[in-house]
Amino acid sequence: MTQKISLTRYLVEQQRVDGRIPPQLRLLIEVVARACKRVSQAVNKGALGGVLGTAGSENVQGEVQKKLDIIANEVLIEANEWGGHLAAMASEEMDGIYVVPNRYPQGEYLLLFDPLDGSSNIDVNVSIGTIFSVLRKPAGDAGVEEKDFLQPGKCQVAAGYCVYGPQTTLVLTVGDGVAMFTLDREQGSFVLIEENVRIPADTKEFAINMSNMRHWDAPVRRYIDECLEGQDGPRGKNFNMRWIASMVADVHRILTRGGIFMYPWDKREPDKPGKLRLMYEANPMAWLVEQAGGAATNGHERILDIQPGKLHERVSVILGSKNEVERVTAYHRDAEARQPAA
Ligand code: P6P
Repeated sequence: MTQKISLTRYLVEQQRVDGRIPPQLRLLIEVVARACKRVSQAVNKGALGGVLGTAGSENVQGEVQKKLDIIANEVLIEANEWGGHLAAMASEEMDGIYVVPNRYPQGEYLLLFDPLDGSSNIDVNVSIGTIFSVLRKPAGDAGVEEKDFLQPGKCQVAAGYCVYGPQTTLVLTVGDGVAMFTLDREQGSFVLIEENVRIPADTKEFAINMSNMRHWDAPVRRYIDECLEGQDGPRGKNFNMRWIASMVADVHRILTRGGIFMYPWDKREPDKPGKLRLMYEANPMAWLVEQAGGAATNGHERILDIQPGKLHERVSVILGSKNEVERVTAYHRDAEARQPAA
């Protein structure tokens, strides 16, 4: 029987190989994984745990908060604040940063998370997940402020998500490829199932919310129209479509079998670059996808190169199979080149 490799053993052995996972970062990842186990248990209870439905409040995004959004946020805060590995945390569900209280030791890492992504799917029993991103606190003994979080995605030292679906699976990168771990509920530990995830460069499957088609910019419209023309059109092949409306689930499918995911800018709110948040949705997912051989842009530049201006800023997201992302990005460049000089 093949030996089961736990998350802890994987992290310890990775540290021996190239020192990418110093003890404090290993502790951080294990604490986040334990918190995700607790969130998974709460999600799995559903109505039996009295955790469905809305909390009667809105988050900083102006979105109605689900009870589980708040529960997941509290679980992650409580699990991480005392360990001494963090200086502060930031969450989709909190307006400002959460500085580790003085009664606990301060660490060198900053943790950002979307505690429960896709929460509109909670009440209808569709996969949801937790997304997390880890940065280093800038050097210096001064305290920690929001501006310390405003680092481009290429500065991440760890990133991942936990998808709460038919399996509870943790997906992680520390910059040396992507590994997947499924929760063995009998043992209560995450077990390695794949340690070299690769996204095929080509695909026949796109993920986008088609109901927004009339609002898209020309390059996105051109790309999807060509996919819909199928084998008789310029692509010479038929495409399939998936849209789970849970980024974690859509990205997990792409990491597992390829595909392209798009939540582009659209003209409904022209001043908003996109719907998804840069710091704790797009950046961690972009790094995972790139580490698995895929690509991630906002239509114009690599997502990981974007210099954040605000903690909760949004971004247009095009990610997945490298050749498809490059095609959509090239269509944006073609459109820009045709624009009359300003
Ligand atoms: P729409 C979930 O609310 C989310 O932030 C992502 O997980 C998901 O990809 C997207 O929004 C779905 O948006 O407009 O299709 O409901």
